[in-house]
Amino acid sequence: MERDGGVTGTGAVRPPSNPAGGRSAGGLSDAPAGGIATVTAAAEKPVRSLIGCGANLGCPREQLNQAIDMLRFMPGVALLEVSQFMETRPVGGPPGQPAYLNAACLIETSFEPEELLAMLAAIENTLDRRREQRWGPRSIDLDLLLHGDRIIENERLQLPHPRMTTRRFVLEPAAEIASDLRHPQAGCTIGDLLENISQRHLHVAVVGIPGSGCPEVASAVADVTLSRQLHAPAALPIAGGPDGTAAEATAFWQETLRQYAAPLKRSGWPGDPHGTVADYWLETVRLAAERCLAPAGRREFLTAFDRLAAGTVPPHIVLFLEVGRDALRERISYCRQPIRQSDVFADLVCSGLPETSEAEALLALQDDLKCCLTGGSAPRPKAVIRFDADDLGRTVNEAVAAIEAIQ
Ligand code: A4P
Ligand code: MG
Repeated sequence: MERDGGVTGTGAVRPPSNPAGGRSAGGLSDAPAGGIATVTAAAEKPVRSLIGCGANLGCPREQLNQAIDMLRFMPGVALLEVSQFMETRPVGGPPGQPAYLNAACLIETSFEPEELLAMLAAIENTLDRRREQRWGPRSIDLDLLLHGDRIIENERLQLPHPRMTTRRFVLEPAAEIASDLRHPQAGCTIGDLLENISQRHLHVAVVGIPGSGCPEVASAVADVTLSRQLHAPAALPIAGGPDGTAAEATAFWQETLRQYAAPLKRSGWPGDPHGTVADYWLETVRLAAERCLAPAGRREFLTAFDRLAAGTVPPHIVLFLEVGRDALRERISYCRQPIRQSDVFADLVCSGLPETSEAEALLALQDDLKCCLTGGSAPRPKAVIRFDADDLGRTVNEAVAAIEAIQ
């Protein structure tokens, strides 16, 4: 990534009309196309918000400066810091796009995040932003990366920004001005996130239930990044494993765990710069076993798990593939056909359960995984990106873009 002069850190700049830094204003009408929305109602305590800026059409430097000036003089917004501008290679989208100029701004505001998003869209519209193609070239793009510790997930707004944790073009400028700002889901700072993707040998895990497409996506990501590939050493049993006593079930799950942990051992882990892409995560084995074992066996298994897991290398980045019920059922039916045309979804081995029960057992495991990766309090990998895995072609493209964004 090339750095260039651009705007240097501006220090605390506050709009003259709003010396209190965000107390004067509140709500906002819907952003009109081509103009800044109007401020209307009262609002809450000011919070710090991080905004990612990018442009690769027209005069990117001029558009970034104009967008930053609009933020600087926006009533109800105090512009605290602006990063340098950095020239970056386009990630994702159509081939042949011009290079981007990226930057980050730290502001303080009392606006609700939805209001702020509408203000950012209004600034984009003023600067002639066209939305013809996802990830297509643009005169300006303003993304709301963080808004205090708010976590929001709806159709219009996702907070923190869902793709920021692997994007160097976001994290480098952001770390320059707000290295200590915390990411509420990752449980670490922006500086930590940048360090996380800057490891010499990155460990990426593509995680999901059997049938979500992990082997296919992992293989595509490994090919593009020339990484070493690690495959799950055995099919993940989802119906409890072979019949037998409780003790046999515990022994079976411990053996499965041992097989899964062996390739991830710290001793012998490579240090070359190409990285490792695994199509599984050790925690998936723990969650599956916990669903299948009785309490005594579960305790014994968890003791073995803690011991073995401590000697393994956890992933720096998790690409979590989430599949919908209908797509999963279709894949299960496909895998049960006597003659298959390809070995795609080969990790879906027949459990002996009826199709519907197998789908429900897998979806229950997927819920556990989701809880572990996106909520909850357990330590989780710093960078987790979720993908809708119903359309495998799209998932592959997006997963590859997420990993390419690290460079
Ligand atoms: N949206 C949801 N959450 C947010 C949020 N936290 N911040 C919605 C901003 N917008 C959010 O955005 C599409 C929709 O996302 C909006 O309707 C909004 O309600 P958009 O700006 O209209 O379109 P987009 O930017 O093409 O889509 P997207 O998915 O936001 O793309 P990204 O993730 O912003 O990536 N390569 C380099 N080197 N530098 C870049 O800056 N940017 C992108 C765009 C791709 N490659 C890049 C760069
Ligand atoms: Mg955007």
